[in-house]
Amino acid sequence: MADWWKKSTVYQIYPKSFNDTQGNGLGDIQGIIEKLDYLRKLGVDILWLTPIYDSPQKDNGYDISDYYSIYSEYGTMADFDRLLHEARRRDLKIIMDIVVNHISTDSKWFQEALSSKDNKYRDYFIWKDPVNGEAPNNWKSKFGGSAWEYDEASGQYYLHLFDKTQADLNWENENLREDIYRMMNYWFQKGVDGFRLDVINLISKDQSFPSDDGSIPPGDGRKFYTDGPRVHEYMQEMNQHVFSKYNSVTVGEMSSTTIDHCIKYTNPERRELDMTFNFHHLKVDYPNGEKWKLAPFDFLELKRILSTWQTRMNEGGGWNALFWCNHDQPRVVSRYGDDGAYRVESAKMLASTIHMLQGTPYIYQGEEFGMTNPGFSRIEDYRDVETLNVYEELLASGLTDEEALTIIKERSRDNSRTPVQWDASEHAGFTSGTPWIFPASNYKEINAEQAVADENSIFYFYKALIELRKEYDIITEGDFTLLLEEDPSVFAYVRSSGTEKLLTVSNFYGSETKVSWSAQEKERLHGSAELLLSNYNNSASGPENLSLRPYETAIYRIT
Ligand code: TEU
Repeated sequence: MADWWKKSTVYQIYPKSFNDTQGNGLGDIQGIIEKLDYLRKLGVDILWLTPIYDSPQKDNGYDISDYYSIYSEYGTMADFDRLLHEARRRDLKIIMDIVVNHISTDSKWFQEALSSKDNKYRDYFIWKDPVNGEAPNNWKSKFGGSAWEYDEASGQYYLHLFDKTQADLNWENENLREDIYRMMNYWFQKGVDGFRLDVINLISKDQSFPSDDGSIPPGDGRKFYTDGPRVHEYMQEMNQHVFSKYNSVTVGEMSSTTIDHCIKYTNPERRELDMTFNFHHLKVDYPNGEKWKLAPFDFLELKRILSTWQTRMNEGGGWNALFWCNHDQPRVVSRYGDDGAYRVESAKMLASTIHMLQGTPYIYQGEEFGMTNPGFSRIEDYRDVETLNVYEELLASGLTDEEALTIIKERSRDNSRTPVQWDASEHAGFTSGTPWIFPASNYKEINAEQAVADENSIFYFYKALIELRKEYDIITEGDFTLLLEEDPSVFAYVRSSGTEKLLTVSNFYGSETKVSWSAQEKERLHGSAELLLSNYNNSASGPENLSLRPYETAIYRIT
């Protein structure tokens, strides 16, 4: 069936923190196999594994050193084959995370490239001579410092948009591209069902490598290195050489991009990708677009962004990946909800808000039972390369240790990388050894075992949302209209398909609020309303005279 993934829900697994069966403090493939029945119970359809390939783990696997082997601490290729088999037995599909913008400097390709300027792999990377004895331009790495690393032996710099151990690949080189497509076909022929493509909109660079002149305003969505001149050509070539040969699903990660490009990436007539992650809605708490500064999230801007992406992608024939959380983002219940008294209500509210939109929803491990940020207050508790680099930069900028840690506590990617809290036993049931990163201290109260035992838990609310998506075509096909656009607390939208409507109304804050529909909105919502799902047991009143309790959400079907 074409577009089978439009009614699917994806569950993201960060293997390193998922489930350790070897006692070495790291999650592993056998640990995933042992939780497949739990995931089947939740009702998800597709599992997205973040990179499990061989890697020196400088960026937790996003620095791949061998595309054809499994990182030994996670297990063997035989373990992976068993995972594929066990997942398929449970009608679970598997998509792999693939990183083809860059590769580890430990890789054979890079080591060959270092050996001589004439080596065939030299041109698999982006080498430039110094300019006036300095780096070729002013590009900055996403992880801090220059994006250029000097190689003494050859007297040249190589480009790395991320860590210096993650060398950017030169996609202008046709042999490189063919090697990448060959590798992708290998994994499809092993039986995977698709790919999440890491920072895929960065692979084409402006070959003049102009310095960043700062002309792109903060919050614009673009960066100097995004959506380069040949990126769509490469996507179409990749689709033709790989994806088009399989009943696959592909999602491109676009940390900075624009709606126009995402329509191009995902409009099926262009044969590029099936859907894209964009992050505009996860930057409304970045003052002036700056991640490492704190500010309350801008709720009206959040509503504007989500509704704009809904209407423009729908009009353009594009398709969104819908998500709040992933391994790079803080836990959404701590970020946009309340991880204290109203943790359960706000986690459910955030879930319904995103799951009733048009797109394919993604659940990040532990989100399904409301895992929170760990609140680490010592730099020794952090592991993430981005976090550790930024900590040094914040201190160097004059902040005190406490000021720097206050920011890191909210922004660090480690917020989502603490071990999954399976139960109340030591280390949250994640490992019998010493975990590579410690669990949040609340694991005795917040864990999967407790959630599965409680019919009113967040777990069963997600399960119900997943089932609604399968039952009602309006969720995948209906048009989107934002309501109460200027309301400072309520996010309300209606999906429409013929005379059928689906209203989702959510109070994003901890105080009761009265909903005041305009005359036009009352007219739009006229009809017989059935309450499909709410996060309060004594269900809300009908949509006409709605007063929403703290973090209350309700989904109505109106016919
Ligand atoms: O992340 C893309 C990226 O730009 C990240 O810097 C992300 O936007 C940022 O951390 C959010 O604050 C991808 C992977 O998801 C990330 O884990 C990798 O570190 C990065 O690419 C490099 O491969």
